[in-house]
Amino acid sequence: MGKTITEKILSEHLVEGTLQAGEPIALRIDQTLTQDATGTMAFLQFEAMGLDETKNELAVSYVDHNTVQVGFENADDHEYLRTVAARYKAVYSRPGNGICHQLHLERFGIPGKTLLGSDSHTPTGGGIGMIAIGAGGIDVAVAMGGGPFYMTAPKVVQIRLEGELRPWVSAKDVILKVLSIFGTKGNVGTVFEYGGPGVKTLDVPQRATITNMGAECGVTTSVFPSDEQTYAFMQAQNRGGDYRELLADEDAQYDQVVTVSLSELEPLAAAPHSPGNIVPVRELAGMKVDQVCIGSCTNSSYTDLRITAEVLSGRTVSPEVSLGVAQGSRQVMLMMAKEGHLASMIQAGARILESACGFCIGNHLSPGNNAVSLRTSNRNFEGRSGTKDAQVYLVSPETASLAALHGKFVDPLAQQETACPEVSMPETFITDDSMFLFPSENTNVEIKRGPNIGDPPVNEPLPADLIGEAAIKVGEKITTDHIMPAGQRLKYRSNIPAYAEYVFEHVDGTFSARAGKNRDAGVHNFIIAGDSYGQGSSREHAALCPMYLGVKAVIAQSIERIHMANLFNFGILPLLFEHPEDYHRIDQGDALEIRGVRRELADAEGSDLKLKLVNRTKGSEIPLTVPVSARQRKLLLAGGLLNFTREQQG
Ligand code: MIC
Ligand code: SF4
Repeated sequence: MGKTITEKILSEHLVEGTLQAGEPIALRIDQTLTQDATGTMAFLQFEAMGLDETKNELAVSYVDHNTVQVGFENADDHEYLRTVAARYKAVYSRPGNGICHQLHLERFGIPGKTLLGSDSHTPTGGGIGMIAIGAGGIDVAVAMGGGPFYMTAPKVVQIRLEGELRPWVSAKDVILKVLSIFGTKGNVGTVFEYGGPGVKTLDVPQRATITNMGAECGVTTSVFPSDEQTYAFMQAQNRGGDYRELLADEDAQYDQVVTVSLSELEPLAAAPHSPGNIVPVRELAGMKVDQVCIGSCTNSSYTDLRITAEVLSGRTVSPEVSLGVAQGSRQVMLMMAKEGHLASMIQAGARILESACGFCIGNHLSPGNNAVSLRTSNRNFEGRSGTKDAQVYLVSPETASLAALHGKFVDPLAQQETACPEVSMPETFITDDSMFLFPSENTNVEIKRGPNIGDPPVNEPLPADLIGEAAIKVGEKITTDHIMPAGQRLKYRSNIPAYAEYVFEHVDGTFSARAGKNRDAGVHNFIIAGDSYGQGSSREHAALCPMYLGVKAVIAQSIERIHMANLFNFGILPLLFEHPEDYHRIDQGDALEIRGVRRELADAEGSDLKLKLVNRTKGSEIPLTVPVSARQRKLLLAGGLLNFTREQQG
């Protein structure tokens, strides 16, 4: 039987298990990436595990998230990352070089390789035919040390593209269409593999926009074939020698096939406050717009920015709109500058931002109260922009730049005033790697640790019984931004006691103090949640900081993949209601118990753990379950991956 691209790459990298959907497997990881917001903790954990140097083919440490630098903390983090990379032989990408995913695609991604990144948008690499997966920092630390990555073998869904995009319709609209079909929950354990005749009409930057935002569906990753388009991109990046063709076999079997007709697509938008809330732009036409932000790892390629510059050229941004533009990398910015397109944007009144995450993570350009903000980024969760009541719409650069000129949503297809720019990928990109610091043989480097950088906290082994309270009850689709806010709190990523003060900050500002008090009194904290808990980012701080506050279990209707793995990694039991409606039988503050939990775990066999929760307040019993591998049971018993690794090292 023929193989899918996913099966080909996974089977070449399989080191444990069988490739059958739902089975636990372990993969060899060729390349890793970290970024500063998750990377400090990843490297601190790398050090705490006693690893002596990076052993995978390539480890790159990017600095792109915290570049605004209010206070000394971020600059100290950068110094730590620069010196620790030199010490352990990782490549260091200096601040100003660009956004990790854009840069990795440009300079390092290789078809057929595996990439593990401590960022949920690592699947951007699927645009160049990699199996690129987002994970928590500690999993990436293990992979940097040459260890395998443990995951569940995915099912593979083919998204069959037919036809060709019309002018004004872009790759962003393709992925927004995919989001309208699959939604943001219920896709755990799936890979989206793109195929069909429409694939060859999309270049690598367009493909990368699509695989990047597949993360919003909650899939393990997304992947495109590696074909002539891939070769053209790699050649243009002066890396043609790394090209390898990688196509699905004609008789490859998919678990499901969904067809998307590119020719029938129209400009779309994700309306507040979810990337899955898709509406056609024509239905929004006329709505007043206050802010437009173009950039982020989703849409900041040379082509995206050229289109923006062409639309803006010779005109002025509406007086009622503030337009921010962040180019994805130094390469993009340099080319835009040399070719004069940067000048067109400046002339039009765009605010030129650093090549970094900035506005996307609420670190810059927070919109005004109640403002309508159009962004080309990938997430519009409530409050993520830094303004709780801002109305953030996710759109293509085409739709965004027209709105910036007109001060309102304009349906690009319904207007004649501006012609659609004809821009294609350049045949040669300017390549200059001088902002990467490559490791040398001299690793005798002093690692610089500022006062905001602490050791990673260590958990206790799992207690015999869990006896405590429902410290918080939250609803459905709780994102990692709800659990661990970013924006102005980002500077505490290397300082867990300080960061832990902000757990659930915008959901319930009293949680952290309450949970800390329970912990100190020996009362175990439980988090109760609805469907799709832990959507969004890979930030392991959403498990690490609750762990620090004495959270022992999350009981939810469902939990998203990366967050579930992070909970295991930090020794927090991720439990599911066997009957989802039992969610309603627990209230915040109820006294809860799981007696004999340690013994149950130690004795369990097979892959489904069943536990009994007693709600003392209500006098009821609630059955819980969780799919758990033998390795995950050991992680929980040890109190997390760090303890487990240390135990193994004896
Ligand atoms: C995000 O887009 O939410 C982030 C910030 O890039 C996160 C990583 C982080 O929290 O540092 C992600 O997507 O994993
Ligand atoms: Fe950065 Fe935003 Fe991309 Fe996350 S989604 S890596 S914050 S640009």
